[in-house]
Amino acid sequence: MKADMKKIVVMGLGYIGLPTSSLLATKGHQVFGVDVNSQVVEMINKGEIHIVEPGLDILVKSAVLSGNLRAALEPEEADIFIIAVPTPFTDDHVPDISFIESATRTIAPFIVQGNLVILESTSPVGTTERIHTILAEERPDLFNGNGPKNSPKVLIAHCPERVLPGQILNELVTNDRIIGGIDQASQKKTAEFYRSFVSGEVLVTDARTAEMAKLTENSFRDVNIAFANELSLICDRLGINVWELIELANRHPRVSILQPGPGVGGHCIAVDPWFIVDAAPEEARLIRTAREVNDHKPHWVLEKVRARAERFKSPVIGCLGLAFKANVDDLRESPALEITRALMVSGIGRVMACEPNVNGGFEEFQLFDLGDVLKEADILLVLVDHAEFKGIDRELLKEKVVIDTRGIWR
Ligand code: SAJ
Repeated sequence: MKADMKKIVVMGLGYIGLPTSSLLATKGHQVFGVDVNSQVVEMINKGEIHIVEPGLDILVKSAVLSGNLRAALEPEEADIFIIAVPTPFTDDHVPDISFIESATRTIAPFIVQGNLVILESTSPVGTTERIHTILAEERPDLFNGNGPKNSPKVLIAHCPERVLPGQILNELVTNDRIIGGIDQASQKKTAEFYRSFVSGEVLVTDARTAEMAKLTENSFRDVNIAFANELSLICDRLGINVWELIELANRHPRVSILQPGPGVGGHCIAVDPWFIVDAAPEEARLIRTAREVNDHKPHWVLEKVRARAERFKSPVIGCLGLAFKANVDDLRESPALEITRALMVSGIGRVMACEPNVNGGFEEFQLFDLGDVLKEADILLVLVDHAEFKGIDRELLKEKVVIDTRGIWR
């Protein structure tokens, strides 16, 4: 290992941890990836991957072959510890940081003086301070004086991940990064580390501002998608084509409306705004309403199908797409999947689901080829704007009732 190369432990080998680990390993760092799932650990050590992301298979394979990436169930001593575990929420939309707390406790025995602990997981405001407190409890020897705020001998910072699924490998390098240190020394050392492999700008602030910046970015998008979704409901009532409307309104130099859809999915935008609502429930009125507007859209789509199906005795409904967005296999928080499942039990008709990026695996239904769906369906419900659907010959749609929630055939 060259002198400026580090030993890095990455806690969590999912959509963020795995690409980050393999990127760092191919840069020459010695990376030790840790995951609680033994199957994931086994696969990665064989150079295989458990998630779909363009280019990731090749990167992981070369990282493992180089000997610089190893996976295991338990951490080891290292120079840098990166935490990239999930931050879900409970049924009441309260953030659950237990995976972060547990990862912190797991690495605590392996930390030595001068180590850097970086939180990459999207986190509610105050989580980096919580890591600080846990480490002070578990390892008082790493902290001078009595209180956890007293000049720690370990460096702690938040550097929120900002990559877009589907473009992770590119954005890991090119995106600007925000570093929120618990003190100046943590800020400086973390910024130096990211500058060594990021081509975007590295901007420093305090930990709470960095946490809030990440939540703000995703809430901004959620609010703007909610605006588009609300417009789609209004336009439907008024008999206006919302896609044409948005295209025209966006010709104004200061207007840039996003696209309506069947709702907002994924593990980020449909989740993170709730962390702000939880922290400031009285103030976060617009952010909460946007979440509600977006969460309501799948119900509206279901009712639309019900209304359009009335003229059929026993209609066949073709659901095109189950993923949370175009050209990915990710089904987390997917409104398309929610709508399809609701249709299956609605009694409206027979449902044929088609998802070209997934090979079955659903207990309650089977997947159909696009050709069969196009042949048999009376109603075609577009839920995801996958490339496969965009290219469909319009002649095949002529006799069908089409409900296009993504506007691909407008
Ligand atoms: N969507 C619409 N209309 C649009 C844009 C998106 O309905 O105009 C829907 C999508 O179909 C999807 C959902 O919103 O269901 C979210 O998709 P997305 O592509 O907007 O975002 P994600 O969840 O894949 O990734 C986001 C990104 N955040 C921002 O763009 C501000 C990414 O940069 C973050 O790193 C990621 O969340 C994260 O991990 O937090």
